[in-house]
Amino acid sequence: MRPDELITPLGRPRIMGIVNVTPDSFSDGGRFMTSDAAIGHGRELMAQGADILDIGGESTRPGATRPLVSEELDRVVPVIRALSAEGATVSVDTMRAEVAEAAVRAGARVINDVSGGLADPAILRVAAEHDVLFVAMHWRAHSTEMQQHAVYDGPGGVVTAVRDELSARVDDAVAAGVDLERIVVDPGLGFAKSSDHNWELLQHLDAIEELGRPVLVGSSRKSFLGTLLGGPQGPRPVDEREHANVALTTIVALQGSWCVRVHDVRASADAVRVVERFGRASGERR
Ligand code: PMM
Repeated sequence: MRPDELITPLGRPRIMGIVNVTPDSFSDGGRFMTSDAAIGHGRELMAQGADILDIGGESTRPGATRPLVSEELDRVVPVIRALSAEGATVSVDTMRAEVAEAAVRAGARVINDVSGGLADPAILRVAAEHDVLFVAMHWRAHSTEMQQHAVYDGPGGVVTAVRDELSARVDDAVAAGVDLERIVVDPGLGFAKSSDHNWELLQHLDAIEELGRPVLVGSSRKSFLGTLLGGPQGPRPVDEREHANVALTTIVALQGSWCVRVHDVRASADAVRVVERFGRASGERR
């Protein structure tokens, strides 16, 4: 699917299904480590209604150490090649230009860079040279140190800071030659953010929409949901946060975001169908 088709309004958010080919992601690390397991999982997510599959070979959980470039390539390229060949719309979740380039050559139509081009600015040139979408997420530092950067004490707090920093990422991408019409923005829940910061951003997605670009939101299984649902024994375990995430998918869908990035595709796909039907019933169009 061409990038412009990928962002035409559908009346509901797209569902981006997560395929982490990593030993250490916080929720599914190690489950889909072999190419075959990851490809099988991708097929399953497509069957459940994923519009896009996001294939990642680097865990970004707080404190994670980075894989070698060669390891990241070995993890993602065969999976992207196989799933693209089967007709899936594939996104590569990477901060590295070299990985993005190989992924696009293997069939990826979306470059999802959680650093928005900050970690390896050469990735912007890769995005400019190919007919792909570029997802610029709000990010301040690599996982080992990102929580030290969760400080937003300027006027307007976290919402204004995230909007302005994302706007700078969009400007950098455009300056590097990326067509503005191919850029998507993402507030980056959990990346250099406290739980309160995440909730504030979710309450003010309209401020992110002000950037005039499609908005992607990734809340699935993140620790702020574990904190919300937890009790005296600690946060709710990762695999017991899904119902809360479906509630968030519903909220995000009602606000008109472009895409939600989720682990459990079926649950969020059902939620967006409800919102889509509800929107039609009330005569709204997005
Ligand atoms: N979150 C994670 C990884 N990649 N990409 C985007 N665009 N937005 C996100 O919120 C995001 C991301 C971390 O979650 P995971 O380890 O479950 O993939």
